[in-house]
Amino acid sequence: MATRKSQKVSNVSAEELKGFYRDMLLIRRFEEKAGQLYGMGLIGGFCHLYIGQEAVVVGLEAAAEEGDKRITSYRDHGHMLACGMDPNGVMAELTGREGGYSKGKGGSMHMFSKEKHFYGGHGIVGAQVPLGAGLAFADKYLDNKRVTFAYFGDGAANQGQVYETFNMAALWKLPVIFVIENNQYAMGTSQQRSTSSAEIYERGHAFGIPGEAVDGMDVLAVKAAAEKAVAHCRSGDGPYILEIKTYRYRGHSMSDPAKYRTREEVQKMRDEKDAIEHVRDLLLSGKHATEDDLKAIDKEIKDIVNASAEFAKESPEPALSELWTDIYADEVPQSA
Ligand SMILES: Cc1ncc(C[n+]2csc(CCOP(=O)(O)OP(=O)(O)O)c2C)c(N)n1
Ligand SMILES: [Mg+2]
Repeated sequence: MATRKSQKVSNVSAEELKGFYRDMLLIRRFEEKAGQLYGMGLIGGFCHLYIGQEAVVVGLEAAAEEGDKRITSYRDHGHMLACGMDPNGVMAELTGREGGYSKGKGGSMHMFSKEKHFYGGHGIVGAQVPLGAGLAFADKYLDNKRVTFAYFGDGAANQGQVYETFNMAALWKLPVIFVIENNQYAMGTSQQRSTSSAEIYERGHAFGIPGEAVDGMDVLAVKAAAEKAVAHCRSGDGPYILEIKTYRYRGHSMSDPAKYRTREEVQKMRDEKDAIEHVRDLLLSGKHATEDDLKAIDKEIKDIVNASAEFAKESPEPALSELWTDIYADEVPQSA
């Protein structure tokens, strides 16, 4: 990229860098495909795309170990793919089909994977923050040295429940990383219009929680900050705040007319800061990969994403009897 100087890549191997490229590209192409399927009427309800923010979750996941947990908001497809959930199952849930992670009954905002320790997908802004502290409480209780990543947005950071959670997490030294994905907007409201201080990461100071701001368009910077935060939490020192400064390229959801910002603003971020282009540049300029290597990765990702869309179209609609499964009641009488 012309406008950003290449950084040294000494803290990652060429293979790891290629892995970041691959993982970020998977999220981007998957989200583009989800956008297309939505446009074709194959995805109903809400659909919040993660395009632009890929380096956040890929950088964080690079510091995670088996058994660590993650929980996030409705903008959740990237988190699922980054922790290793199956693209077929995610896409089929988006189209409301039987092969989806919630058997087609949850949709975009309501998917979970016990196997990958992914706890959703939450449509109520900020709700995942206390839930994330609860997950960390369980790990602390079990003394299993696991860490929870609780992701939330700049808008959610203005909610009262976040600060109640900060208080408890600090008091009980819970192993939770509060990852604030500051993409500068909460629906159509910019951070400047809604948030008293530009530095959200400083808000843990009142509770004695360390925090730092991170360039979220640089996956290496995210990984380095994540490693520090994870080491802090795993060693029993309590919670940590990472405010990751990022940007979403698409609207808040598929139905956003995007009148609150200019096309030029978005284009400038794409041209000057794109996280995938940055890694591509590092790989090529550092001679860690050739154009052909990258083309092969592009092809591999395209195939995976196309296959997930096919799977999501071909998987059947859930049977009517599914209405009576996965609900709180043990058994529902036939006459109900
Ligand atoms: C408690 C609650 N209030 C309001 C909403 C409506 N709402 C949905 S998303 C959103 C904005 C949240 O912005 P942010 O936390 O920055 O996350 P982003 O969408 O940028 O990822 C709002 C107000 C909601 N879902 N829940
Ligand atoms: Mg936001």
